Amino acid sequence: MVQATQARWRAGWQGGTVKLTAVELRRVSLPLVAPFRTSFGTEVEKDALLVRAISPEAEGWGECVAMAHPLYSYEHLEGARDVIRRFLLPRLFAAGDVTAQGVGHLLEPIKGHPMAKAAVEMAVLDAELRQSGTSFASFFGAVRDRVPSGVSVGIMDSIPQLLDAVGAYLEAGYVRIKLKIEPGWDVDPVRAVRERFGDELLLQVDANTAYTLGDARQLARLDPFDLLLIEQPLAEDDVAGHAELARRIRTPVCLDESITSAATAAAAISMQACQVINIKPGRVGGYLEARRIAIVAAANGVPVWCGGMLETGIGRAANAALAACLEFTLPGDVSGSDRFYARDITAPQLIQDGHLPVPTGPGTGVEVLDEVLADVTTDVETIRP
Ligand code: OSB
Ligand code: MG
Repeated sequence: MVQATQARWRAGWQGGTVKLTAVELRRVSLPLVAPFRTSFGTEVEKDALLVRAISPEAEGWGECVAMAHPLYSYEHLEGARDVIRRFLLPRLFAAGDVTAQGVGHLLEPIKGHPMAKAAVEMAVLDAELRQSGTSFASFFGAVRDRVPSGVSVGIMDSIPQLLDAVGAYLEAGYVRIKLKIEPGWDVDPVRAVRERFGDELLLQVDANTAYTLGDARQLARLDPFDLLLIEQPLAEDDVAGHAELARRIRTPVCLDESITSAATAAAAISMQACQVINIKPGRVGGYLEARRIAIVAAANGVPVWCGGMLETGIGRAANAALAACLEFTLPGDVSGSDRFYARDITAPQLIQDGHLPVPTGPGTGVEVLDEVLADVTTDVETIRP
């Protein structure tokens, strides 16, 4: 069964074509249960762009993970919407019938903008799979029906506050803790969490590019704490710097921001710039490219895990399916809906025994709740050929 689905992935999927009659671009804004602080800023609400692919046979949903401000990467929501509206959709409409596998090729002439492209491809993939009654998990060749759930814990005002937050997540069942770090909030919080929760805790850190190679000695002070990995300590374009840093510290280096495609993943691996890769479908241009990165990494013995961008229930469901693939050997940032949202736009997806169930229904396997959607929508436009 596993081998059969993986063979199907390799052979190429024949799920039928999607006749796009219209695409809806919808901006939504959801309040977060608590502010989420990283080295690049503090979020108090999640702004997302939803892409709804409409065809006579089925509707599909995509979620754009670009943030309102270009602080994580250069993309931002309004820019993504503009790119989708003016440059991406005209190419899909001009092609007539489309398939998810074909979207990447149709959009390739447009440089960059992977988050915009990913959202469009995801909407088409969801429509295509719903039309043929296939789940994301089955399409990906997933091998698990639930995935271990890790949680990303923001920078706090004090260490006691951090210990309370981590304690509550462990109480809720999360199997792995990731601490956001920045200069001035690194060794002390890591030590405090280790001392309080013990050596068995799966613990890792994420710097979101907040350091330079000049900080190598400070980062080496994390060595004694047996972290699973340190995520993206240096700038996005500093792959060579990560290779050098990896020689100077014991904690395995994991790249997030730097990995934007299977090609950049292969290059980073060959430069020994990363011992682990965080795969975010949105950042790399979509779930199909994410799948290819996992295969490239596995072929090179590099473990991968599925990252998150505070997705709503739409992206969360699809991420769970991706994380259920064989190559994803480390717990991902696939937390329950209630980690970020009191009210999600789909039925809540909650962790049970530290794991998130992988949806089995067609497409993402989750349905958007119309009433919630109406409440959180700030803008909607429909684009036709
Ligand atoms: O670097 O992984 C990151 C959130 C927004 C932008 C970047 C990152 C994150 C997270 C949260 O760490 C991951 C999640 O649980 O969705
Ligand atoms: Mg990260």
